[in-house]
Amino acid sequence: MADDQTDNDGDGIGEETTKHRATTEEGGGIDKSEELHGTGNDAREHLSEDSKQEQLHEMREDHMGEYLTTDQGVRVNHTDDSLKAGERGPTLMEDFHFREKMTQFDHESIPERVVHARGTGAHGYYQPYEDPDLGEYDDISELTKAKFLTDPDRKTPVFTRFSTVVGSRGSSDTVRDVRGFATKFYTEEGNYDLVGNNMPIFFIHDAIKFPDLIHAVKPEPKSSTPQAATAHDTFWDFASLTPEITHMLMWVLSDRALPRAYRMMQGFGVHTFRFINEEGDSRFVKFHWLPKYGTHSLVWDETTKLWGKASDFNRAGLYNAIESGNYPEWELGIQIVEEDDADQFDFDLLDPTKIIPEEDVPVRRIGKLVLNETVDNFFAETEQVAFHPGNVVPGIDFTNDPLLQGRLFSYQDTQLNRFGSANWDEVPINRPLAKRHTNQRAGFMRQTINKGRTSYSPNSLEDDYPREATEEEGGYVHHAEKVKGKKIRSRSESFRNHFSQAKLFWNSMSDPEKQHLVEAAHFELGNVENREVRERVIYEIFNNVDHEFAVRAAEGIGVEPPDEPGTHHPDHDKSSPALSQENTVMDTIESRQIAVLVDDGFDDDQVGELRSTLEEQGAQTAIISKVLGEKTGANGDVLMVDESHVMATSVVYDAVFVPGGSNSVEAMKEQSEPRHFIAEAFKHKKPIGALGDGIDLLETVDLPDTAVSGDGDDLVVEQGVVTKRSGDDMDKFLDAFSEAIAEHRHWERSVESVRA
Ligand code: HDE
Repeated sequence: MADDQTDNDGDGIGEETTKHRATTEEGGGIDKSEELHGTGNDAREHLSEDSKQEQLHEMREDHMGEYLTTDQGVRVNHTDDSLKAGERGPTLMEDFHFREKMTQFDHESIPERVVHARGTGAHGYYQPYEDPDLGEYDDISELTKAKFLTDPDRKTPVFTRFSTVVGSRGSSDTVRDVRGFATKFYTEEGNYDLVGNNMPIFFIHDAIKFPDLIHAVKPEPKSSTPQAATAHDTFWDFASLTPEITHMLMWVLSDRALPRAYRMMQGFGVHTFRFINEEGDSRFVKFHWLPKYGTHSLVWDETTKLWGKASDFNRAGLYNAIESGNYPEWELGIQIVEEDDADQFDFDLLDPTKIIPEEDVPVRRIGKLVLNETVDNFFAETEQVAFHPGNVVPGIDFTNDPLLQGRLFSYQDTQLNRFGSANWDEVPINRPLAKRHTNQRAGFMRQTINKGRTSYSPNSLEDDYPREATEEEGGYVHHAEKVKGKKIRSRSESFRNHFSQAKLFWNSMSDPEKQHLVEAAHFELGNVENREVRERVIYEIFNNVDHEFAVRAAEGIGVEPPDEPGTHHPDHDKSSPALSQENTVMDTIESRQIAVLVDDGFDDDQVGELRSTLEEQGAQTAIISKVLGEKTGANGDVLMVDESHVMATSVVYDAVFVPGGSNSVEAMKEQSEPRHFIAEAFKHKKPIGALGDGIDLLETVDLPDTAVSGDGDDLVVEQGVVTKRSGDDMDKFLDAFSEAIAEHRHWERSVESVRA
């Protein structure tokens, strides 16, 4: 037996099989019947889209119609006063209800995640496409044996959590930051976690630098400021001394760091992973999530206003979209690289600061993720969900990316801090749907009651159950990659190119996107007090990306612009159109929020038709007026106001519409809020629509460079402002307005002089 357990060649594979066989044959009295132990996937239960909900259902509790009880189930008859010795006397020790209630309360917070503390999540499913566009592969099972990725008849239940990285649990949603995009697939073969971000690369090469990075970006240790922000000395000090960060800085300064909604953002697995097929062939794979609503961002001025006016903007947005039936959806994309082709790139596939440009290796869409169910209890589900990139199933394996390798340790470890127990995997949201039989059966808060006498392997007393599974039986076997090398603390030369892809990113941006990067640099570095740090960022980092960028950034922060490009400046003009958000617009207005500004006397027909048409296309409209209550149209239609002026703010809407109706428009001209609303929406480059007299309200707002049709009945569409004086042919107006909304922002607008 001892011999059987020795790992002779270091790969840990053959010996395990030998041990299993030896135990089986020599253990005596072993039952080999297939009823007792699964013989592979065929024997596994077939799970459905609803399986996770069914499992969770057993743990759900509904208090409707029930009595209040203690934790022990004793009915409580009075919960508003503690038990006292006399009405004005001291509270008694024997008040078990008080003690229990207070103890629960005292212990109801758990440590927040050290990063990604602020987030929100939802349930849904993943389903592979019937006929994925796989190029040279007809069938995805040629690439991976992971069943949940290959069988189009399977809908695998998932739970996805989105997050910001830096801020604490109560911080604002719309800060400049990377967003987490973590999905737990409850597959028949065990849980698979794809723990990604909304940017395809990372700040550092090696996990050992993660504590340094996070210490630099978190609030400074002496002042504990600023919260949820990179705009301070320690982050930029670290950045200026860490050139590998450069490419990621470009992403973080770009609009990608300000997503309009979680449902409108891409996701990426970041690292290069492996796909393993039935034959054991390995290929490299990068994962992408592609949102069906397009990839859209907020503008900086909006984000800062949202911090105060709607700090739960992204959290509420996900919740509302699902509750209103606009189920967020993403396609799963993969980029495949054959092992033999790994050297064809001018960067190392193991380097997590690099993308594989989509123009070089196309993204193939292999299935879709749909989020269609909000949680019942935020703490039990969203707060307690625990992801781990090391949760893989057969068909998916790791590479030696040093960032990924370190993560494989950190996530398991951090859950011990959050849960105070290794049994966090028993919490309902973390439980796999696949059957689970381990020999670990104790620890704080153990829930499962394991039967039997043995909890070790090998054993002969219980026929060696739970038994190891061979590869054919679905046992996970690590890819037997040949590894050779000296023990060394060092960085591979192939990781040294820090600037080339940062330049690719800059080159790929449209003019407005470039301008946003420059303005972001002005804000970020403007908040850095230390002049040397600011200079180092300009000279050592930005000037080695692009000279023009460095000069424009320097001009806004009181740093002498560099005369010529930096010595490491990459001299190429390559670009990747897929990186620009100008190219991520989708032709849909589904789930967009449209504000309708009215007062008594509004044009009922226009409002009615606009609402029904846009809502049919999946958008949502809200009636905004001076005060809450009812508003009556010119023809007597009565509408309930959704938001009054003190509640409403343009920054939570995607577009604004002003209907005709002279009384309504005249009343709004007297109020400052509607005009501010329009000016602000204009400044944020949002579509604006007006019909008939509604145009007069637009004309009282100083909208530069914009043709607001004063005369004539024709439809005028100018820089996303859609107007039509005459009320006939509404369809024409609605088509144009809808198109302008799908566009999301109208970057061609000049807004320098707009005050809002
Ligand atoms: Fe994480 N990360 N991370 N990270 N990460 C955590 O795990 C860590 C990295 C990501 O919604 C922590 O459970 C290290 C890259 C997401 O619950 C922790 C390194 C990517 C989430 C941790 C990284 C991510 C986390 C904190 C460098 C994108 C939120 C709480 C080697 C591919 C998951 C927790 C959720 C959370 C460690 C870098 C994504 C401490 C050491 C790269 C989406 O374990």
